[in-house]
Amino acid sequence: MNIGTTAPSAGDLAIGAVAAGLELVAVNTYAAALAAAGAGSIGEVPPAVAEFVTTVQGHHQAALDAWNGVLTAGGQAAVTAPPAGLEATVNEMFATVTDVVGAAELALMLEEIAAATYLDAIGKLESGAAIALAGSIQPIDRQHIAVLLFVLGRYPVPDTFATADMAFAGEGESASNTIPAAAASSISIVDFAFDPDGLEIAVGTTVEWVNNDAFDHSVVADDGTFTSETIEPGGTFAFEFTAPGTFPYKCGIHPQMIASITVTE
Ligand SMILES: [Cu+2]
Repeated sequence: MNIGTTAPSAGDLAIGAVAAGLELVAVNTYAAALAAAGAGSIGEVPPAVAEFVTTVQGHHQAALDAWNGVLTAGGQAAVTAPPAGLEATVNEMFATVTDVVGAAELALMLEEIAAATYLDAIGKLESGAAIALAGSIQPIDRQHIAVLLFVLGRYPVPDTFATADMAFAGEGESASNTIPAAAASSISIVDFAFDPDGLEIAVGTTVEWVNNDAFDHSVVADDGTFTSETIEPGGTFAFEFTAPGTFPYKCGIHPQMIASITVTE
């Protein structure tokens, strides 16, 4: 890292484009939450929560504008379209949100990804201005996280050191991407989602869920066929499917996390 550099490097511009895309997803999601609140489709929204969403959307818009400023000053086009994969995943999750708690869970996931991405970026950026920008946005996102944890009734006390585990590396960089590629009869629980969220297997297959997230989750079949205990980060749960059928399931802690297993003869 060369902190003395003033002009953003090519790597800085690439990171800036990823950051701008992430900010655009956040801006759009908070806008969708405000629209849903206005339409009454997520139930009663306390005024303080609506105010929080409006303010936070403004923070993400400011971050988006700042990164786009870095990009255009560096001779690149501003980011005006969100990364398609992340946007699709978030929209899919948003479609299942029915109340403020669900919306707050989704916002928490986005804020965790953003804070992790900036923490990761600080160590990779080269220009002082870009480092300062990432370093000024990251604690704002941690503040959003603290408020969201409070809204969700969890203790909003941070760990001693934040991690970059949920950092977003941009589309098509699956190795360190926050939304990894699908695996066979193993299902990863990551970023408040089951990956893959649809899996077709043969009778007799054992499916293993691995919690690769930084949060507790569980696996609960809608029809009660299988129910895990709480799966802590790094923990697993396995179940052997001995009969054909379609088994929708969800996380018992975060019911907006839904997925399905199809078992064929
Ligand atoms: Cu969960």
